[in-house]
Amino acid sequence: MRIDVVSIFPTIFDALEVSLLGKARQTGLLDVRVHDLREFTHDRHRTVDDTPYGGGAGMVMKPEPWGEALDAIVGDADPRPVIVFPSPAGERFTQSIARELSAAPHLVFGCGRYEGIDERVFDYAAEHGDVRLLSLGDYVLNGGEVAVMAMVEAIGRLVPGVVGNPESLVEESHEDGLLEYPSYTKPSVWRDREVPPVLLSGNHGAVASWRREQQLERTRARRPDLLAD
Ligand code: 6GU
Repeated sequence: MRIDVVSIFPTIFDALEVSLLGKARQTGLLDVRVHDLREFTHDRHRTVDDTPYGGGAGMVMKPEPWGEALDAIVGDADPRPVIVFPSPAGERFTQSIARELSAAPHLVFGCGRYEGIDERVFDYAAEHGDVRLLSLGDYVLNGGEVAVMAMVEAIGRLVPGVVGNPESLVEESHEDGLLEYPSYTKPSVWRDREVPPVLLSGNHGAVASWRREQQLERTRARRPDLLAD
């Protein structure tokens, strides 16, 4: 899978060089390319923002550097990439969207800062790819970078081969719409706290039904919204 990221803080994405995703880049499973939006400016100050038409607080990212970045990265690429703009005003990014995007051969992430990107950039991008505005949740970050880090990790680990043992992807929170069951390892007693005896019983059926109950109980307590769906 090819992933392009455009940002005015490209070094934030240095963290993608470590751990499982770093290994996947080394082995060629993931081809991640990070681009500095300022490389697509031409003035001495490498300006990427300006004041909003109509007034109001903050600055808006200018369309021209974004247009040049999209031309250079996407062009008339075939197949058309999915172009993601992280935004608190976007559709909610979920495990099912992560799974859908993990099947795309080419993803482009455009990280906005300030009060956002000139709206015409989204229209232009839609002529060259399938545009998605995605939000991590109902809170506001200063820019899209941290959100894109989260999305790239959630998507990248679903690309076949990135996670060594594919079974570890199956029994996870959100894969079946429920939260994950609790896990324990040795020792069986630690600081007077025992591991639930059923897990030591060797009875696989009893273990499976206990885990299911725990998933339901936790989901009811912590995320009743998931059960309503
Ligand atoms: Cl995707 N971007 C920003 N700036 N803030 C967010 C977000 C994204 N998701 C939640 N808050």
